[in-house]
Amino acid sequence: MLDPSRRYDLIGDVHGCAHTLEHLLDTLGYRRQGGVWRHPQRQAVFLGDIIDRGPRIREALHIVHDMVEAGEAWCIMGNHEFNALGWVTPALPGSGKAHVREHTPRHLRLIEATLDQVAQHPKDWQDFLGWFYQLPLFVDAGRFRLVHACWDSTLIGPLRQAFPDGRVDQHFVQASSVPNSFAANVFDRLLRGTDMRLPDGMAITGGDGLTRAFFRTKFWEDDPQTYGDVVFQPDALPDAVARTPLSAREKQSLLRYGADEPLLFVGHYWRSGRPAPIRPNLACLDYSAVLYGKLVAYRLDDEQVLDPRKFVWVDVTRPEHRP
Ligand SMILES: [Mn+2]
Repeated sequence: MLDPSRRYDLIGDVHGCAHTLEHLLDTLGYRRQGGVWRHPQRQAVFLGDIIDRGPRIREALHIVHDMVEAGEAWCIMGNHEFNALGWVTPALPGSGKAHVREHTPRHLRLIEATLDQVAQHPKDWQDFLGWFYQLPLFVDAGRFRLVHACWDSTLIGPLRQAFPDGRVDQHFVQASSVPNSFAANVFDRLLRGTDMRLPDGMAITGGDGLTRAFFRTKFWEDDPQTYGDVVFQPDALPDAVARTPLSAREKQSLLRYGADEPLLFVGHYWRSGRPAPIRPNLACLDYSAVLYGKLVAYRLDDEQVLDPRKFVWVDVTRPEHRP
């Protein structure tokens, strides 16, 4: 797996922004040689979510896949790659579903751009789906760790007993069709993060137009007191909710990734503003490239503490036009 003594450029959610990705790789000193982006000294590491939403999904997949196959990059699984696997995988008999990821209008809306763009290239899409099984759910390189959304050692411990390199198989994806199974909990927690139900049956409609009864929470806060202390998403909570105290039970259910644990990199959270560490050992590299934000990288050398000067990004000032 990853060599902790090497130097890596960690890259957040691409979501089909292939031109922006090329711009970022170029900025980082990578050059396309023999059809593959390469750097003379460094390797790229993608934090998942290469597909969905953006205008050049197939191109983005080719860039990342070809780099990984050539030994120039690594890539872990994002919730969108898992969704794609679930979309094509029959659910376990008796689960009451036809597919692991049910073909609802809401789910279709999220995967639609990908299905449209690969429609004329079914062989490519089959190959990419096969490749998604090669993407680990987590990487523990000792000095640093990678996961798409949330490092939960209570799940990663048993998961690595079954899948030491973090790569799961079709049985495990199928097993996740049963709610609250170990497999379902692993995918939910590692690829989607922690969340909390809004009080009193409340729901909020996010910037992406989807309505949710849950909000995404931090998994590292040491002593949070209110909902506002733990919210971690672009859509603000209503003031009254933000001021609501957390119950003892809610506090106990929160995860705490310790300040003394190895460096941890995640994507997933649609951050905005100037890229910076969340804490000295924790960085999120998803700055909503596909929503006119930034495609962000962190240049990791041998530091023990994250350096705010080592974030590199490309601003997306206008949408990539569909080809
Ligand atoms: Mn994402």
